[in-house]
Amino acid sequence: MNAQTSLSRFLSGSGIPPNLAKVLLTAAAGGKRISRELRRAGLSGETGITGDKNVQGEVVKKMDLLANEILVEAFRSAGDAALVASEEMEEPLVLFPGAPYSVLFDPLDGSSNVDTGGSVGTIVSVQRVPPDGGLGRESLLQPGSTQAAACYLNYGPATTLVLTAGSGAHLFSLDPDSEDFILTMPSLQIPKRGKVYATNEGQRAYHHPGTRKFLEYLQTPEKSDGRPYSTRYSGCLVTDVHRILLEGGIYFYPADTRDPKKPHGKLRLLYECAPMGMIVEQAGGRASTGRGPISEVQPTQIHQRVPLYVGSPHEVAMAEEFEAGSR
Ligand code: AFP
Repeated sequence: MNAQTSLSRFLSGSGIPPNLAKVLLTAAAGGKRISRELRRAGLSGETGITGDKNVQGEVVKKMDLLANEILVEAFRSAGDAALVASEEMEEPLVLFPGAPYSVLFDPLDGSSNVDTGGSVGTIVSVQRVPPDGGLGRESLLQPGSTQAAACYLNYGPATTLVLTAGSGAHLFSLDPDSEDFILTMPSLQIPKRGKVYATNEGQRAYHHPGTRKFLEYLQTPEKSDGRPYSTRYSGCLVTDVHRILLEGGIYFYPADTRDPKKPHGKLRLLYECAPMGMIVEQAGGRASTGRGPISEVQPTQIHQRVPLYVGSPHEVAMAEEFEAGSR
């Protein structure tokens, strides 16, 4: 593949089933529209909050809703998804019964960055419709290991798409002139270890002892193994994991004691952790709850939260040891 391989050309020559390729193209097209809307959000009045809270009690930004509408409409007009579910919708929406795939997404990850010019993202998980064809919410309660594909878009200085359909993770850059996604980094390989960690250290007082010890370890100077690590945290999972995918290190959002209603941290399993985990694993990295692979967690609810440790194999293994209390 050369630098001018477009997303559609890549997908048609990749051996990915055509229906699955179509779902990924629809997600990419939706992402392109979101990227356009983000560039003009300050002008079009799409900044700020709606005044509502979402199903999880979080403040909803105008761009959260717009991004959600864009993706739902993209899948509605493409006709290639049986069911869609999202962070912004309490219940999944049946679109095309009979289509082989369902799609779950976080339409605008890190949306609190929009009003201040920071990067944001979109995360998409593609699941196979179970063989019985059932389209209830239970049909979406599938472990990450069975995802058909996953992708994310990072809306930063450039718009970037990273996708996997189970044979490697590939990075595409949006060409602002042609409006095509162009393959710029095929078969990504995350460094085996890195020098950076991303976490919200302001929450340290609420961390469990293992998490605190892990953080202290990362911050303790030790020349022989490259410590202390540096902190890079943007408040957008996509942007932070994107850096770590390219440069190595670890992103973590642990379980904590802050909110007794959220003993498992903040991030959602089905449309944040599972797809980001699949992409990083396909690039040779790891994604863990701190106790075991994210991909093996059997979901019990659509909006379920889990702790997440994702990144280079070295740092994720280390985090698991600290969380287990063996270090
Ligand atoms: P929002 O989409 O509500 O801004 O949340 C973003 C996010 O889910 C994830 O992208 C960040 O890594 C994480 O939350 C940031 O949460 P904290 O503000 O608690 O650090």
